[in-house]
Amino acid sequence: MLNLVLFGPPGAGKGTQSEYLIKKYNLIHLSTGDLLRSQIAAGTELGLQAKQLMDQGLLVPDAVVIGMIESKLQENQSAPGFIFDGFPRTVRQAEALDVLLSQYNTEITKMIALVVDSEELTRRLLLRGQTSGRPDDQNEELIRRRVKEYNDKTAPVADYYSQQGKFAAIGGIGEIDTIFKEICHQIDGSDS
Ligand code: B4P
Repeated sequence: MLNLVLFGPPGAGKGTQSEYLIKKYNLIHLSTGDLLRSQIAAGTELGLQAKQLMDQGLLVPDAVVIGMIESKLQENQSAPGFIFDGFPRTVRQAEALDVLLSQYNTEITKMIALVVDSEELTRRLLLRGQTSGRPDDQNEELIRRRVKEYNDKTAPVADYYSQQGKFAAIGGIGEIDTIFKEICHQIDGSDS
């Protein structure tokens, strides 16, 4: 079973690369950002609470996202593997994910980190904000807050996987196809 964590700051290309990876490796895509946005669109209580935090560029509570992932794993027990996109975002989430996966006798295979500088992140997110309608992509101040949340709370997750020998970093600037090939190479040694 192949279980990947796609890691990186907001705008690093996690969602973009996930779309390619799920097709090539036949994985189930679990994006906590997408799951939260569907709760918001459905107008659930969870969505309303998450929206207040997301619109400020802040992380939603660990228990909320861990609960969402737990249900998705339960729903997809016969899946050939998963790509976790935007999760885990804290060490507590990473620890919880290990426990959840062990219940299905599996574990994270590899964590791929996309490395992109903050100037490029800001450029990409502001560009996406022109068409995405995402409130968190609308202004530079909010994007700075998201990057700060990442540096404070999410960056330590890299050490967590590094200690397990599962960490690989890849440059996230350049052609999307080229970056995809490098990720595949890290996963299985292939070049396409
Ligand atoms: P996410 O939905 O995960 O948002 P994101 O970090 O911006 O990543 P995304 O995948 O959308 O962007 P991508 O890098 O692909 O999270 C949103 C919010 O939800 C968080 O701020 C938080 O509040 C909450 N949340 C989510 N998960 C949580 C968790 N686990 N715990 C707590 N809170 C959580 O792409 C960005 C742009 O770059 C795109 O427009 C793309 O076209 C472009 N791009 C990609 N690759 C490129 C390349 N190589 N060159 C040029 N442009 C590129």
